[in-house]
Amino acid sequence: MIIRDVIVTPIAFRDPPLLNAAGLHEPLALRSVVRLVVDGGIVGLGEGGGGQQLIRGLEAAGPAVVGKSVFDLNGIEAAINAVLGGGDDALARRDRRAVFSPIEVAAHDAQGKILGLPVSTLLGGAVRDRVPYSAYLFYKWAAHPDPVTGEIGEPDAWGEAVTPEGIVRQARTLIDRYGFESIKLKAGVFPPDEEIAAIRALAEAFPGYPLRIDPNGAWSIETAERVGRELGSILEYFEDPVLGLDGMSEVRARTGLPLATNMCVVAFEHVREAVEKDSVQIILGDHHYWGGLRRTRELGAICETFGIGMSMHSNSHLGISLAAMTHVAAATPTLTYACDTHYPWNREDDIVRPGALEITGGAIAVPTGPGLGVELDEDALERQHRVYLDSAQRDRDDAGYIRRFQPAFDPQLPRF
Ligand code: GKR
Ligand code: MG
Repeated sequence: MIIRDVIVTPIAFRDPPLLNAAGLHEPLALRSVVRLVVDGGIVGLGEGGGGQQLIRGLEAAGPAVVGKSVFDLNGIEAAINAVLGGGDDALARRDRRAVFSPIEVAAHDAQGKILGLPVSTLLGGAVRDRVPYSAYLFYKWAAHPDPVTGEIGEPDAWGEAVTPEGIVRQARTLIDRYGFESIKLKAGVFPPDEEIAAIRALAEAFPGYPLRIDPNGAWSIETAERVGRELGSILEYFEDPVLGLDGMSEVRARTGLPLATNMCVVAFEHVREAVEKDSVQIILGDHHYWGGLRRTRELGAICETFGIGMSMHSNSHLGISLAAMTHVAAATPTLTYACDTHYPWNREDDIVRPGALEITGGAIAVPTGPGLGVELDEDALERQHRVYLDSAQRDRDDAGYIRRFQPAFDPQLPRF
């Protein structure tokens, strides 16, 4: 079963004005779709990040894997690494793994289609038939500002969320719609006391719900210590309160809270130091940069070895990624926390046919059909590719976007 062609399609899709420590989400989010065309007309699907570096990497990787067996994942990875070259440090390796990932996912999808087996079975078998996700809350402007005047007009369907009341309202919408049973707040946007008040308001409105707060390293150690002490036992875990393994280790020592990260442990090469320094108690895996589904499963085994918990990171994404996340989460016993997903924010522009991945009761039933269990909507893919081509956007720039409306915005962290 030989790979005969690799088709890389950059896409763009609508994204609401979500705030984070880096700035503001632009009106379009970028991703890439990979199609591996294998003997017998089988097409495997993969989804990766957007951005020019990744697209260039995927385009370079494609010809290197043509002619390989779709079952030879090690050979495919070696061929990609050889063609990409680059350094040997953790971040260079992470960048190569980000190129390998959507191809590896597409290879798994093709393998599953050939064998008539779901991807979770190829990964060792689903240990859960439903994968829980968390309600991922964002501070949010009412709508994207007019690009010329900067005026914010009529609110979009989500409305504004810049106060504790607005955040509770947003949580209510997401929970009513999807039945989520745990909540994450993207923080690092407003002064910490306002964000503490938002978490308290959520705790009151949704008693017993596990709550997480993630300021993406926007706080100093002192601020993180104070927030940690004030919120303490309300939190399920405290995600990236500060930057770096040393800072995280200090916050852990001062607060005793379980710290989670998708920022300071983003490659296997970081795990050893994190363990030695007791910097993190939960790693948010993400197959998009840990090197695909098998590597994420391997990360689960490493976490188990060191008694580290595992959750899952998300970025703006569509349904191929959601399917891949669901299969790997189902097949990773250590991944016991509800996964993050941005999907509710972006699903209207999905490029897979509806129906296969519904979030109900806060969870997604693991698809049982062959491969990832999702079907590409070719027209939708073409539509979102056209959106990409027609836009000038080629890389994500949250800071540049917010500066158009708030010229004094300084992305330097820590901010508070
Ligand atoms: O989409 O604004 C966002 C998030 O802040 C994202 O970029 C982060 O990578 O969700 C992520 C996180 O958990 O840090
Ligand atoms: Mg995070």
